[in-house]
Amino acid sequence: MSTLAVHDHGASVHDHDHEHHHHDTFITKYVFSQDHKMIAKQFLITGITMAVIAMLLSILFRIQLAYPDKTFPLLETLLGRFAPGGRLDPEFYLSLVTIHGTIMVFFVLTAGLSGTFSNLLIPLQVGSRDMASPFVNMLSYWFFFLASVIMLSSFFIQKGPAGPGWTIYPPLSALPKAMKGSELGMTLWLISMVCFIASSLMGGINYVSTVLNMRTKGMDLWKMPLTVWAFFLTAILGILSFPVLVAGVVLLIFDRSFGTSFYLSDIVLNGKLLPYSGGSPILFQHLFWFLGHPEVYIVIMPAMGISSEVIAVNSRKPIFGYHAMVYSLIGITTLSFIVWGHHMFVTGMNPFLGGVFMITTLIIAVPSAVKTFNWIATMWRGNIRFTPAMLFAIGLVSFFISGGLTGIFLGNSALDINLHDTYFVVAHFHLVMGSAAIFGMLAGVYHWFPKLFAGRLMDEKLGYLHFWITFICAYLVFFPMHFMGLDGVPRRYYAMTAFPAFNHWLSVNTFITWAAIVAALAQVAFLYNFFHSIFFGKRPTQNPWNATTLEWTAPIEHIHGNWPGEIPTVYRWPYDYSKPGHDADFIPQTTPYSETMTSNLPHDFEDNPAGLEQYNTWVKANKPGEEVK
Ligand code: HEM
Ligand SMILES: [Cu+2]
Repeated sequence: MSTLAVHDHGASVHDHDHEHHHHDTFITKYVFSQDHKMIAKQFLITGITMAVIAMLLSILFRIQLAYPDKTFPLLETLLGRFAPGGRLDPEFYLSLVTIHGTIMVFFVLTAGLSGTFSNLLIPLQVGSRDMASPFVNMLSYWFFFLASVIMLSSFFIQKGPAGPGWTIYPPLSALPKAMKGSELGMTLWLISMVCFIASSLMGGINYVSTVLNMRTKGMDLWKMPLTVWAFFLTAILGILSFPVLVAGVVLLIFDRSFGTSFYLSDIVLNGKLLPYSGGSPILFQHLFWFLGHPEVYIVIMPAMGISSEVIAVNSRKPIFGYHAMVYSLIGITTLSFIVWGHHMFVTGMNPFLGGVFMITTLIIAVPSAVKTFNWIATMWRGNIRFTPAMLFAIGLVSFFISGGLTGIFLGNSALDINLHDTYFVVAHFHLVMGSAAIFGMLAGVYHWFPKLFAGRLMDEKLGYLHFWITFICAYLVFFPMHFMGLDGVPRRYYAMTAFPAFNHWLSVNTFITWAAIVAALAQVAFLYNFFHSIFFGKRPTQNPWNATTLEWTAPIEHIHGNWPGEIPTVYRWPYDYSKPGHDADFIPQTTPYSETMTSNLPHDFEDNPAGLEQYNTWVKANKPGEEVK
């Protein structure tokens, strides 16, 4: 049998004879692997590598903001023509900001997060042997890898990488002559993103079809963990919005290379009128933000799913408002598509239209608040275990609250006219998206490390060190930026010293830079812990956190097909923690109700009349008078 075949599992016993025909070479096992668990690791390690690179880039531009008048000969040694005389070249500064944002948003928080956890957890938590198409899953990783290589390669070309910002607005992105970062680097950015989007779509289609078609017996939609719900809805969001960016990007390639004017009109360069007419840069903004806004939820929703799971497990309590959590995710998914205009309040849109976008934007605060409330209610009076994963999950809740509140300011079109393109926006999205999503991802890494790396645990003490320094520094870095923004300090400026009005922010900028450097150093503790634990971590039991979900029923050592013999059957929802009347404080999803008679409740059998009858018979015999009709 070919390793490319999609195995037919059904409910029957998996045929294991064929395993003897697999000849796993190094290449098929570690490089071109089609096993979802290995692909998850590939996404994670590539994602971590990209995160380290993007973090180093940010340290470089923060040094510029902290010491705009100083020169550092070391910079010239390291960066050559990008830092002549030991000072960053101003156009290179813009490239740094652009590539930092692009890598963080797309390569780390989209591919690194969904690619890792959707791949690892969807098959293991819904009970399937692999993704619907393991081959397409493999392609998804390799397109992501290719996109990463192309994006990074732009540092090694003459003019350097793209510079118009992660949102690549025209005309800077459309007019190769506009600046250094508009030339070949910009073209590479566009090609890289086309590969990236191909990768996302292949991943997303697999996640959706696996969730819809390959759940094990008993795993109906309302028995799925919130992680799977979040990954599923995220994939739908991506499938419906990324193609719009492809359209936008392809038109941009036409404008750049084939003389069309989709986005350009009346451009004067060096006193000469260029022959573009009829296009509009605003069209690009519409196409970009039709993806761009859903994108911010593509980034945060998987992190939310991870946190819901980690918070329930470590509070030893059922998740509060499971259905409300799912409906909030569905609400966010739907609303995401009708709010993109809030990024464009200052493009001269009709104030009435601005009002429409304002209302839909503010409505998103409702499902967001429901989720926040439910996390807190889940922890309330819980028997909380403060594992590193739990701390990072609580960190997500904290950042989501403090960053989400400023969204309500920005959502008001009248206020946004003042705040747009200032550091207030930078503060908003780094808290609510940057910090929150990274913390969700880290929570996932600490929690599921034993599932990723066959039964190893990460070190807790280093985990605490990592958490506290990162958590405190994130606030030290991003909180002051609100005040700078309120004072009108613009984003993406190379040296505020050109504006005497902003001189008094220099010391704050220096402070922020040092906080960012300390935060970066704390990641060394994480990296050491991560790679050291892969080989030397403690060996836990099969279900180290006493969790209820299916992934912990799979054997510690990874096997192809996840479970030897039959896939477990599911009987109950994933949050039976601390159920009154039961001796252990958790009941796995695989435990039938017939084995937990003393703790069953009437509502356990809502859609199950046969079960209810059994329950009543038991109650009649053991607790007469308490039957439920
Ligand atoms: C209560 C919910 C939220 C509201 C009302 C809101 C509102 C806004 C508004 C109006 C802007 C545009 C500001 C401007 O550019 O002038 C904005 C920017 C942004 N928001 Fe939010 N937001 C909310 C939650 C979120 C969440 C949950 C995320 C991410 C997970 C997020 C990520 C971003 C990003 C990345 C930008 C800036 C993009 C850029 O210009 O580079 N927001 N938000
Ligand atoms: Cu938005």
